[in-house]
Amino acid sequence: MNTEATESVIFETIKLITMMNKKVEKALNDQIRVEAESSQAYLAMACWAEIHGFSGTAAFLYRHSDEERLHMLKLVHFVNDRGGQAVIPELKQPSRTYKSLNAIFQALHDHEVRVTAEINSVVDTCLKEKDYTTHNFMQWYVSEQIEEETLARNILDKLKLIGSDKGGLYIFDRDLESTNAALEGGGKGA
Ligand code: OFO
Repeated sequence: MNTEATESVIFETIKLITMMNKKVEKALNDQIRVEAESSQAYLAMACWAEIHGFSGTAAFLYRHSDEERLHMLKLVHFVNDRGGQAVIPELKQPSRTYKSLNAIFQALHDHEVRVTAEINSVVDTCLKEKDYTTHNFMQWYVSEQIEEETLARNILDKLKLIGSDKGGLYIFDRDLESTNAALEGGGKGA
């Protein structure tokens, strides 16, 4: 065997050894879709808030949408670096209309609860497939979801207290602007 052929055999062997488990790869690609859907959904919510005069809420949601895209990219790089192939999904158009701020944050909260269930299912696949490296990588998402669900629940609680009081909603929107600036400053996701 010449040097070139030997190198190619070594390369193929290394590739085979480092190849990602197919079930784990599928679970991660499914999660890439979920993160992309989150980013799109929050972007659509941000647009609604912006055109309805809730600039603080819009800023919060635009930032949240960007965060979700970063969550997606983190998975994309992980899959590609670990010998798999990230699949960039086609997405459905998210809703354009919402009844109120309350409806937006209820939808956001429910969405995050669903995302947590999806993440738990990826973690479950990692354990079943004994892929402890990916299991370890996924712990970042597990912690992130705890924070995101808590934040969404706190915001919803405030909105429930405010009800349809216009002055209350104005202050809520202004407060969310400050929350957003603090999150941006701390580099932390919503
Ligand atoms: Fe990706 O953190 Fe929420 O969905």
